Amino acid sequence: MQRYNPKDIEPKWQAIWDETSAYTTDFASSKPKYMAMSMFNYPSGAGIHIGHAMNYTISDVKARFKRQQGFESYHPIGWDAFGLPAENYAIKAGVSPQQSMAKIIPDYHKQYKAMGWSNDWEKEIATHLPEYYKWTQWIFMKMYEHGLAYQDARMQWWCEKDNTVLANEQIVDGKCWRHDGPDDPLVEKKEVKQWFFRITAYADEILGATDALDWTESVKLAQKNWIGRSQGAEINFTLATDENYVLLHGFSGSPEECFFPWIQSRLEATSAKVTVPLLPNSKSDNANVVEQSDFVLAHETFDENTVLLGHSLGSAVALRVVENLRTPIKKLILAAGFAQTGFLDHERPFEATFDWKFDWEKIKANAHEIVILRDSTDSVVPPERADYLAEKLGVSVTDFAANESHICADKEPFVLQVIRQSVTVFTTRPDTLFGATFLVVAPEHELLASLTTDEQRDEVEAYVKAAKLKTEVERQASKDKTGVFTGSYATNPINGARIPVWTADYVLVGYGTGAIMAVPAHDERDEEFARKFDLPIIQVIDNDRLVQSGKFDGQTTTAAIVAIVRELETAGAAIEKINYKMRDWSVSRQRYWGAPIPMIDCPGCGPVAVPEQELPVILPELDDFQPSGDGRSALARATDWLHVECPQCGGPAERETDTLDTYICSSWYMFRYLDPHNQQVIFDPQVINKWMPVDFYNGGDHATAHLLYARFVARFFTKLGLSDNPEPFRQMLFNGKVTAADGSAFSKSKGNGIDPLEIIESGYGADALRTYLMFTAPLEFGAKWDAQGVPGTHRFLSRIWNLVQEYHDATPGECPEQQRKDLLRVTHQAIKKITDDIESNSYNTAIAAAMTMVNELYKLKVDGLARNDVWQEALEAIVVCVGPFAPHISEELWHQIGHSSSVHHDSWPTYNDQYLATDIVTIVVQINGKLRGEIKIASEADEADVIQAATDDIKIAAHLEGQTIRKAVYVPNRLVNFVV
Ligand code: ANZ
Ligand code: ZN
Repeated sequence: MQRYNPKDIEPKWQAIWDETSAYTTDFASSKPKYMAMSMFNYPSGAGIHIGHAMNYTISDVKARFKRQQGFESYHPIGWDAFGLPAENYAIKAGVSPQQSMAKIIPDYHKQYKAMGWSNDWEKEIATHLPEYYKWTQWIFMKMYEHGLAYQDARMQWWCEKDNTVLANEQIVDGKCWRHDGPDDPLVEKKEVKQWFFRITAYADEILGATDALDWTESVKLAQKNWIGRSQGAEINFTLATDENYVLLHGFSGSPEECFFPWIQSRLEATSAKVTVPLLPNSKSDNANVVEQSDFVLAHETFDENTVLLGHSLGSAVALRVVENLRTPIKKLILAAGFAQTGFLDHERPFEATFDWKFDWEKIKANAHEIVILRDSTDSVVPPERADYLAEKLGVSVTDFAANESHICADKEPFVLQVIRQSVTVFTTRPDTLFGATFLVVAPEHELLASLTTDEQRDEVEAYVKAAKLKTEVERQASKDKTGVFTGSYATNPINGARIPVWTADYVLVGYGTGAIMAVPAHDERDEEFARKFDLPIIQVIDNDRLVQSGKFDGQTTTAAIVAIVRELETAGAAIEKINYKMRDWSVSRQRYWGAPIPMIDCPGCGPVAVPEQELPVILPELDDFQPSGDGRSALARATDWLHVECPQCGGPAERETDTLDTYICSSWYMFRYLDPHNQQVIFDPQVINKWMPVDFYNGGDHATAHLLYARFVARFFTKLGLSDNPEPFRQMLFNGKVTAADGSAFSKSKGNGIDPLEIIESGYGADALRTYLMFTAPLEFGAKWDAQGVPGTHRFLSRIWNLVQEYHDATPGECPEQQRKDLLRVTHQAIKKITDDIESNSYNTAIAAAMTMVNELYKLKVDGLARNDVWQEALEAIVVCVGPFAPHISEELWHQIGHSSSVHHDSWPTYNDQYLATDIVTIVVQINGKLRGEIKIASEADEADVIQAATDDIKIAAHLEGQTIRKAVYVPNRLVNFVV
């Protein structure tokens, strides 16, 4: 008898599969489609390890199973070749990443084939090849065209010595990891320009579609948490000051026509002193300006606490008033231009419209702060007016319509904020407003400097400096709260309470408004802070209802959230707001090994996209691909490549030297898998609409960001009309990892790594390894490596092998009736269980069912093994059913038992219900020893099932009616007696 020797059969079938293109998918096939894949492989030079073996076998089993079931099954293959690990490996190996990839990838081919994975090699892709990254760049270009890619300066850790940006983990004790000597500088944050994808624009859509996905629950939850939608409100707390306000309206109409009445009433509501001293006068000439300003100077007192607002022509009056003051005022605000007047002569310079020239220096000296507001939605006033004023007064223009958050329903709340400084907080709990006993602004908050009083300035500044050195995680995690009082107070808009404003680093600048109202009675972090700094704690919620909250007392929290926001909204002090934790996706990297961002920076035109017909922007091969040291990638040194003509103006310009984050490469690869060699377009929408979404996807790493990015890009494709389906992955399984026997991670440095190839070559073979990996634990759980595992599955496969050999050598003969019945039952039960279990990703129980079947076959063999149709059916079934796990032995035995076509196509058996039923027994049912009836039930039914069936029986139930069963005695397969 031939022995099972994987070393013979595995390479043999791998070669045959290659020659016959056994796993080449025909996208045009009329069979139903199935696409199963695992997360992208990052070729690093180290080759596959046991973790890869686990991951890739999971999707291979699914792909094989479906192929055997008659699907046109596609198991794609490709390489996520760009990125830091590959770059670092190349640096270490002393070759360019291009050269190292050319060597690494073919090595991987050998390993993949040795594992017996059924990849379609004709459709292989690699992200670092221009034919692929051309389309990665194309996606960037399309995002840019659609306003979904933008450049922004963000704070990044910066090392002064190396002139380079640092990641959080590259900072050790506040210093760059490369030099941590006593004289080395502390790292600082520096503004670095980066490219972003506006993924937040799709946040709500992606979130809304998450629940319906057939994905591992924990992965769905992680998606939701990452998006982090919070519904709440922004609430304005005005600063408590002794300001008095003088408002000068325009002349073209009455004061009622501008925003003054609204502002006036809001200011007065905070019991501030407000005057609107101008006389109605519709003349808008120079004489009138003089007359009005003289009137104001005569009737008003101006001092350190005065805030003077001029609107429209009132701005001209305000300028002349300030010019003529003897002592400076606190603030001068010039709102809007000089509209609807004789000054509206756009051709003439501003000052020519007046008979005199302003003394700008005097005006500057007479106002501690000057604000120029421009309403860019105003079509009447030329925007240059504001620019002119700004230049003369040495300030910049505050554009309130250019900033999205200021257009809102109306601009009045914003103007109010400028007039009367206020701090806006984001809260999800407006119902706790009466319990807000202090405000906290982030140390980076833009208002902090102006909020800080002179007495507190040193302390605040020192605190801000220290906060800069902590990471966000450290700031949030610390139980020991730190902070400093700013010296300012704010007014709680709901009850007028005067509360202190603090700065503390547990409030982050990047979330909400960077400021919070602290409610120590109901928020843990605020409570820790209040206890430490001895700030008041007022309970305002009891049993989900409001207390100590004025007229809102007794309302439920849900009702109060609505009621309080509504009340504040009419006063312009609040607005409903939804915030997302998710930030826009930073897509640029200051590294060499990535797809160049297809942008050109022109000194005249600003950023200009590379024209589509010039894609791809080829990544030039460089000798030295280390970062350039000025914060830019090595590409900054590739001067021939760098200098280009601006596509817009033809002038000299430079290419963008940032490359694209590899997460972009992997956000769309599943689409390219379906049209891998298309030179004309990114992919053919027809193929996509037939084949997407991916039916099965699995992985055990970085699932959250990658899956969100993939869902974002897939949605974007639907907006471009390239695809119908916004969700790229129909089913996603987050599988556990293989760890060492003691539960620790396998690692090279510890030397405890397991090389799958070594196991295969040691004689156990890929089939035994694959079967072991799929058998050792449920896929969702991690598996601990067991040295006895692979020998165990090898023995199991040998038993199948030997049985088939015996069968082969047996002589033809009849099958006795009982053996026939038993064989059919065992076979069909196994087919049913294995089919259902693979379908529902319960691979380990599928393999257990195959093992049970083999044991049963060995038992039945004791009564004789002859060549006949029943044994043939049983052996074919086991050979086919282990095919997804152990494809080589399956193929070999399939041929041995008489087939000439591959087991891996269209071979899966269906089960027949009629064979599933087992023997039925009749059980006598007694009540208190008296025969009352009988039931029929399967012989393997357990006691609980039998008793249930007996009590459910109509006749018995009638006898039991109104009685309490005190005891049930069961004699297996014969009788039940109820004692009542
Ligand atoms: C008052 C309050 C009372 C709050 C209460 C919570 C509980 P999520 O759900 O995560 O969005 N917050 C707002 N901006 C913050 C920032 N930049 N840094 C740190 N914390 C910030 O959390 C929203 C809540 O987190 C907000 O609601 C705010 O505290 C705080 F009983 O306001 B809350
Ligand atoms: Zn240009």
